[in-house]
Amino acid sequence: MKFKSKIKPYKAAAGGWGSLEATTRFVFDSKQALKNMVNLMRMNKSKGFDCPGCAWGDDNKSTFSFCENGAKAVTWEATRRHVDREFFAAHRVSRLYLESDYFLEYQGRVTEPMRYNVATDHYEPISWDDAFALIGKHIKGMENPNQLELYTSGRASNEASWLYQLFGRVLGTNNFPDCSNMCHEASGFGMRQSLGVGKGTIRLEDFDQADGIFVFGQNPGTNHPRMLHSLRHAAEHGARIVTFNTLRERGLERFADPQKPLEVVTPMAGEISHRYYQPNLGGDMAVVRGMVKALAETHHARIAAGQSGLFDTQFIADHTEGVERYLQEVAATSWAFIERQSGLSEAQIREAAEIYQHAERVICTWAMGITQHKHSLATVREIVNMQLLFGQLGKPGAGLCPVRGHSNVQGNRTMGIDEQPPAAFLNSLGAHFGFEPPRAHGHNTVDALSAMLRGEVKVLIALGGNLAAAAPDSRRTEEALRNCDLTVHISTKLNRSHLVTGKKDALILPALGRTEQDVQAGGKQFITVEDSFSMVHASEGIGKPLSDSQRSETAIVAGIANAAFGNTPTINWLELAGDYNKIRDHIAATIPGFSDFNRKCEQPGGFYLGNAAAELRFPTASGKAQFSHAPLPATLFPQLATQQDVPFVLQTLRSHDQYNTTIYGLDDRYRGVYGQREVLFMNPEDIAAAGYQAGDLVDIETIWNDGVQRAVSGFKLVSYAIPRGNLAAYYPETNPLVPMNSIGDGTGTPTSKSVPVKITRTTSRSTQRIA
Ligand SMILES: Nc1nc2c(c(=O)[nH]1)N[C@H]1C(S)=C(S)[C@@H](COP(=O)(O)OP(=O)(O)OC[C@H]3O[C@@H](n4cnc5c(=O)[nH]c(N)nc54)[C@H](O)[C@@H]3O)O[C@H]1N2
Ligand SMILES: Nc1nc2c(c(=O)[nH]1)N[C@H]1C(S)=C(S)[C@@H](COP(=O)(O)OP(=O)(O)OC[C@H]3O[C@@H](n4cnc5c(=O)[nH]c(N)nc54)[C@H](O)[C@@H]3O)O[C@H]1N2
Ligand SMILES: [Mo]
Repeated sequence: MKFKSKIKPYKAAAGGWGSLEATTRFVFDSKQALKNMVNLMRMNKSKGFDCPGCAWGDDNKSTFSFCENGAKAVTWEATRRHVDREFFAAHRVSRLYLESDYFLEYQGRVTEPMRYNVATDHYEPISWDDAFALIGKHIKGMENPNQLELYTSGRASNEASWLYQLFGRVLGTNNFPDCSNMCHEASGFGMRQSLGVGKGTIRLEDFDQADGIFVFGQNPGTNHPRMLHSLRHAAEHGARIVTFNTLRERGLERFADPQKPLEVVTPMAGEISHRYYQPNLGGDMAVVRGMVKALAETHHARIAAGQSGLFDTQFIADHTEGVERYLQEVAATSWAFIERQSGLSEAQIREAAEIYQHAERVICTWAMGITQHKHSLATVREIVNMQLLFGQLGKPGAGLCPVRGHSNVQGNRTMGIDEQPPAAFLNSLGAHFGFEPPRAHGHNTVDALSAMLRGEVKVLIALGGNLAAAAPDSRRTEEALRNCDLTVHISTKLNRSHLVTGKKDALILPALGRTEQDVQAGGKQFITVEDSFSMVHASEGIGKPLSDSQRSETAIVAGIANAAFGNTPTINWLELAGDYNKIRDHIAATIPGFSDFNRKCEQPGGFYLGNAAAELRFPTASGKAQFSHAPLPATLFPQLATQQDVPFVLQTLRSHDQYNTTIYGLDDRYRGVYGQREVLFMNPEDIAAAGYQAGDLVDIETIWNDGVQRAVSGFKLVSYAIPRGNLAAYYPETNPLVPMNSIGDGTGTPTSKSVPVKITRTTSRSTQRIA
């Protein structure tokens, strides 16, 4: 694999030829072009499989409802390339460990169960029965059930994840760390505190009716490309789209719809953002605070002049509590501080506020730019506050839209993948199956890794994902994994986590992907998933599996549970895995909103779970929505001594050719980066002020309070439209820089979007020191 590296700004609109060309290149490069095209065309239809790309919803309108990155996700899974026993016999694990994440996944699908042999440093084939027996032996050898960690990545189906949580709870643990702990936790927790409901309140159709859409900290052109259609469509209908993003992101500026051929061949691409503001990293709470401050001033001035105010006082009186306290806090926040923290001027913030004021129906959307900071929960609640003041909830075209990441991450939580499960759920689970589920909260991802570091964990099982590469503080994370007796990865592709093996044993269990046929004792099966809009729908794979020895995630979970403790009086694991309808009947009996589940699965397009807050019912203690009243954080890094100088704040983010830790290619087209990933985006004035030139190589070192050195070396400076003092670089290459103990208040989420760093010129000596 040879790549030509270059930096060349992208001039065209997002979407359009660029993406069609990239999509077809991925499709036809692969050895199964025809099969791939058929796969693509069935994505997101009532028959066929749900796109594993992201959690955006389906409008069921377009004939070609796929996007470039969905196409990549599908072709990546459907490859004929594979790693088999010969591959592992030829490569030592410690040798593979030196390869890049791109190289590892590029080797293709795992086709049979493999067990690590510590003596030879090779993975060797193991039968499914022996693999299950080995897991059973380790689990039976634990002194207590909390020595087990059950990680989940958000691609697992509802059926597999429900069975997985049942397994953990029957065993007696709530240790369910998951990718969500590193992702949208602040959204769920923040909205639950404010509204009693932790999910987005809008439906996809609402985009058609919105007059104002405020997009915070999100890069849909790469990460949710189908969202661009909704934004574009809304803009065409006159909606004003206001973007807050630290970086200039192409997809939020202009977009050519690949499904409208005219736009692709002519320069008719549409504008997306009416206004584009670039706040500092972590500056959004201050932005919203400032908008509310401006709006409150207008509100009070109008009332003083005998006119009607701006706020929806009826809505506030009927449905909320705490408005006075919040508005006092707003009044007490100075413009000077708002400007300093946000990085925007008062005039800019007032301009945004005015657009908000004149929109009858407003949607606020957000993703990782909001949720991966220390004060993320407070920021989410600040956005909710603004919407509550204006009654922007419970009416068409208005509401809150956290845009989820993994395609079924929302469904996983609904199914009980939750280290802090609600009591009502445990009650119903216990009553249905006649057992007493554990009540103590379990571990989230960072808690789990910390427990591993302390030597308190014997067994890690990972239902998908790539924990070693996705988690922060790579060195410590790897040490944590190596501290377990046994690590088990249920995976589709080879990845870094497989190479960071448990002390005594490590297993790779090859799973079927969502695009593949799943045949069990009870015949051909389908699974279900839930999107960001609380739509649950069936998904049925169509591709023929690459190997007979790959198993469905559900079957693997059942096999593990069966080996760990066999059937209970009310649960026959293997029978459940033989017919997913039986699992769905249990889901119907234990999870609210799923009654009659199997029948509802027949509805084309799926069914809506409903959302109490969208109907203005707020399941909080008082039954009313709660205004929060947190002050703006005095500093983004209270952990650091005040005199400590933080020259730059770094965010870690995704390139265009990647899916989390899966690297499809080395280009980031919309940002003009080709053939490389070790780059650091920096403001040109900062580059000059520090005496560098674009293209120079630098080391990046974290400034933290625990005496641990965290650094990466040899990153190429790229001059980019980003406010001074802010930097950006790709994840997972920069995960070694994110301190494990730097987490969000009340969320436990690693602060991947605000890492205090300094940079120095790379010398050959520093490369050696760090490598
Ligand atoms: N193709 C593809 N699709 C994906 C994924 C993928 O890796 N590849 N990952 C999936 C997953 S799990 C998730 S969670 C989502 C992630 O979707 P995003 O949240 O869009 O992902 P990031 O790349 O982390 O981008 C963060 C964006 O927020 C901006 N930003 C960062 N910090 C701040 C801030 O403090 N304030 C503001 N206003 N802006 C900020 C960054 O400049 C960037 O544009 O995408 C999902 N979809
Ligand atoms: N520094 C930094 N760190 C971050 C982030 C960041 O922005 N910055 N983002 C965080 C976020 S938002 C998230 S969601 C996490 C993601 O964390 P994870 O979900 O753990 O990571 P992924 O890279 O999505 O996992 C990819 C692996 O999943 C396996 N896989 C793929 N499809 C399937 C399937 O259908 N079944 C099974 N069983 N396995 C499958 C493949 O083997 C593949 O190697 O990373 C987090 N880490
Ligand atoms: Mo995510």
